[in-house]
Amino acid sequence: RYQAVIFDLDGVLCTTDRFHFEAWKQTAKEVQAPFDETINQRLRGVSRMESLEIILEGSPLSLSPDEKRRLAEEKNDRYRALLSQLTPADMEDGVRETLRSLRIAGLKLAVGSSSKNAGFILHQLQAEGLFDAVCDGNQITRSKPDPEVFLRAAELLGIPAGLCLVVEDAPAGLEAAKAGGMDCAVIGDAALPFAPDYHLGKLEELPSLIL
Ligand code: B16
Ligand code: MG
Repeated sequence: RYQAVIFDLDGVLCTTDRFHFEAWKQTAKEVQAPFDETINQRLRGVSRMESLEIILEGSPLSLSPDEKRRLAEEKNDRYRALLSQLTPADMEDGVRETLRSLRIAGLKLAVGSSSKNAGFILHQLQAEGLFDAVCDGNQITRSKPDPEVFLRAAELLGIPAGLCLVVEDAPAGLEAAKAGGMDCAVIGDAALPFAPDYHLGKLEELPSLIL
């Protein structure tokens, strides 16, 4: 019944979330703020500057806008250095298989990511050709939980929002999908604000649920 599937990137198509974690860990140390998996969970899907603000909630320091920009840039430099190690092998065969079977079934596929590095990541994975459209952090003004990135992706595909399924790993992404009037499948075990339409252990489970 769906005509398109819109995939989150970090944490769904590849595990770049571990690189975000590593890169932010250093920032948290610099601003004397705690950082663990629970805090990291809140950063999933939200923009770089909003992520920094979440980390700064635990910091005793009060920073100027310039200092915040510098911290965000340094984090991004560390993150991109880690990303440059990515190869096509970092996109699991099961993920490529799943995309292929959905496409063969006639569904349009898009990426809907808050990341400004999405193009670089897809390039490193040699995965650009697997999608009909890519909407990322460079094309939006409000990041998840705002639905903008998913609505824009649906528009690029030319498919009404109500006929799109979003696949996410993050609470902010689930909220964004539902705010956009889309069904949502969530992968993994993040604590969610409400139940998604589908809950998956792995992406490979998706075709049998929706085809
Ligand atoms: P960047 P997604 C999101 O990507 C990440 O989950 C989130 O942790 C990150 O802060 C955000 O992209 C911005 O990333 O700093 O690369 O622009 O999950 O929406 O694909
Ligand atoms: Mg994600």
